[in-house]
Amino acid sequence: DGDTLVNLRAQLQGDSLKKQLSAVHELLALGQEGLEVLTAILVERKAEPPTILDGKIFQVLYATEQSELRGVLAQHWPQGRLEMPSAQGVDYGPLQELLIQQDFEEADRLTLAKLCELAGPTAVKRKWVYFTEVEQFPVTDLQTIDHLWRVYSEGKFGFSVQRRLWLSLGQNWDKFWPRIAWKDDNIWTRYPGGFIWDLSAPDGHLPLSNQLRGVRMMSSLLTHPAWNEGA
Ligand code: UYC
Repeated sequence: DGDTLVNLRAQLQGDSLKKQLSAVHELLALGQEGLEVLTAILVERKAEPPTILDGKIFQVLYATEQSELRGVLAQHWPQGRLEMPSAQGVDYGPLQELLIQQDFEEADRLTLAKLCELAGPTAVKRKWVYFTEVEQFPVTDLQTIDHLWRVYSEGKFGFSVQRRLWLSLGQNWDKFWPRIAWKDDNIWTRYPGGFIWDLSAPDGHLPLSNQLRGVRMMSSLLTHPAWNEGA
């Protein structure tokens, strides 16, 4: 009834992310009335910097496949809820699109491709990046990629999430791999079938960095100035 809608609306505007996300799901379950509240909130928040809540609402409205809702989204945000600044003219639009669709497997592949694009034509041809190239990545671009992953994964995925975990484990790779489910019982998780391509994965599970050539690339990624305080 009306009370429920008012309460859920209030819950969306509260401080707890967990409660915000559960309100989104409850509103979704209420059908058309709930969708209207979600749309109104998203539009109301348009001038604010996008948060995980905005990403979630955008995803659930998009997922309804209702043309009217898709129309509202496209009209306000033709490229998705997040801006995607790049210091190198790299287009992250297709990445945002895959993340909105929660196609985390394709988004992961595209992320690796975008890192190659960022490193230049030699890396695009090679199909992987050297750690020395990662060191030269612009702060802006890594922050854009990370922001896209975090906002569209309930804060679960992204390089900065991996960095936080890795630091909390004293930068110990042996402790880090099983924590993000890249290793189990000392056996590497097999690409792609062994990985978990949805939000049931542990924090930091995605994006992937192939360890075939050692940890230096990932180490450069996790120690990049992009993650420094105030960067
Ligand atoms: N793969 O095992 N991986 C590939 C991961 C390793 C291997 C791609 C991640 C261990 C081979 C991605 C893990 C290993 C290829 C990842 C993992 C190994 C390949 C596609 C857990 C053997 C074929 C992008 C750490 C023991 C490609 C890419 C090639 C591909 C990711 C083997 C994203 C996170 C040490 C043979 N693996 N990879 O980079 O280059 O090709 O031959 O990490």
